[in-house]
Amino acid sequence: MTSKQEANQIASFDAVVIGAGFSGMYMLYRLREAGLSTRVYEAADGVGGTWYWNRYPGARCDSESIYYNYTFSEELYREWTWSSRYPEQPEILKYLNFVADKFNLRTDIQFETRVLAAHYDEDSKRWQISLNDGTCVSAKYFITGVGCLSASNLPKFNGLENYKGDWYHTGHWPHTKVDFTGKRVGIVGTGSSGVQAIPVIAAESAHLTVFQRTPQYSAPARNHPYDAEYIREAKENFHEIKKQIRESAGGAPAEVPTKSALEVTPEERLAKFEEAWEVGGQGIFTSFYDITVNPEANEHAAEFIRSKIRSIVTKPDVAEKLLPTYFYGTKRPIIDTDYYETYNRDNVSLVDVKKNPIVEITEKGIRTTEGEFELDAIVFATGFDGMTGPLLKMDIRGKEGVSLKEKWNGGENTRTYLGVANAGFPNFFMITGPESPSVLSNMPASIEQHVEWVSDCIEFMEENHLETVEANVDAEEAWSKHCAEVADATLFTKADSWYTGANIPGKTRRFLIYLGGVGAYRQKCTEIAENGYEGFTFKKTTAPIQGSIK
Ligand code: NA7
Repeated sequence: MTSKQEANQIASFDAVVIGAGFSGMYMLYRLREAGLSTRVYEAADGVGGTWYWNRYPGARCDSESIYYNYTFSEELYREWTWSSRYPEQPEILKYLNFVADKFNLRTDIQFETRVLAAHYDEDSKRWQISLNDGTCVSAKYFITGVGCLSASNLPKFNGLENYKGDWYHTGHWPHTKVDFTGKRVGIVGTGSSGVQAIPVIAAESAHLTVFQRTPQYSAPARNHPYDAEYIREAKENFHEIKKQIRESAGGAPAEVPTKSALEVTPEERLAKFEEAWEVGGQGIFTSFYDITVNPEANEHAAEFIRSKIRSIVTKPDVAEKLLPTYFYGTKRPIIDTDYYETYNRDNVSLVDVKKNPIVEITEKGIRTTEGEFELDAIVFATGFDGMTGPLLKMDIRGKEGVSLKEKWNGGENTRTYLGVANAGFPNFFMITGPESPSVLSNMPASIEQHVEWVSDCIEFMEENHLETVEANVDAEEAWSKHCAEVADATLFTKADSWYTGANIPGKTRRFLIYLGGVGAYRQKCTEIAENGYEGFTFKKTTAPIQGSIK
């Protein structure tokens, strides 16, 4: 510990957790239950994480709500009632506030406080955590619940500082209503955020210009209110739903595809795609087992969606610009409400910025190589520095003062053990870190698994009077290799997406999501714990204890 840290240290805790979203809130709940003094630091002035920040028009979840919640408490599951299949952001935020109230979580959360640095002190075997108010606290355990998509990406557009209109980023939307009535609005980006916002802003504004770099595959969400009977059944089936969530591949109950898209007749294939399109949601993605692994199977799904775009969009030149060509599903598959239909409105125009790139932001709007577009407001729906971005925003340093940034060597060498731990960083746990199933699963399901595994490990340590736990280098290497092998067998690694880091200029391209499935991953983590935390080394104050039992 430096003398400055010592002078500014105001408190010490058993555990410090960063973030008061789904991860941090449940982590706090579990650690408190285990009797540990815990403090959560949260930059926002309220709970919610992703759902606190992403308040843009049309923001909603793309997992079905009855599965997109905690399942650790049956009482909580029964008390909360979702209004519709894919609820909007305000309802999800209300749910998270409901959870915070129910479990009285706020008393241990310090809001409007950002963690700037966390350094492991080898003498005291504690983490020294520096906050943006200049103070420092210490903790035995340091846990990040910072989410995978919390570091927003605002590309460096020349001239943004000269722009006289208002501009917004979807990931940091104002808390008061932004009124686009009568305005000429431009939106840059057509990922999930852009696709959700475009129909809503188009309906409100005088004119909306969409600046599209990559056309996207999107399927209708077919959102609808839930009826009382459906909700009653879900609540009655709580235990079965919970079991299915935990054992499933994607973290939500779903039919497991057993057929290849190539083994059925063209008519059967089309019928399956049509059925998924009519039901709405992510069904096309899971209609056949080889959509994400076989280019030919993938092309069938891709061409089906292209045919839908051609049939929905009435202006052929606009439809043509909207046709995606990358492997379907290798960027986040999007679900929408009237996205393609919006391009039939007279007040919407589409600009292809791959063909005619944005040159600069001017005082009046956006200039592409095609010309200047005058705009009263610009919305940047340009996404996030995903997976590693939120972690690397802080100065996290493990043994010998080595930072996470140095360890991961600018992304060349990003490796973790199970996406939860890092060799060289004792008593540091990441909730849904790189190389866990995270964003390719129903997030609350993955979060609950991680939080429970971490709190079990901490309880094990406390019961056995262990001082430190650290992932072994060889276990970490083996896990990272396994992750890469699973990913390389799919088409996911081929896309320029935030999954691969390709959306951030200069970021090393790596696919940092474990694709083995939520159920299989859970089983692996459970086995590791049952085998005495295989791949981890624990230390008492004196001699090390090898956790590894083969
Ligand atoms: P995404 O999915 O990363 O989408 C960002 C969009 O912004 C995408 O269309 C990008 O085009 C576009 N973009 C990014 N930089 C630029 C520049 N410099 N010029 C033009 N266009 C650009 O972020 P979202 O917020 O929509 O969604 C993130 C996740 O949140 C989503 O997947 C869900 O899991 C929830 P590109 O495709 O890179 O050509």
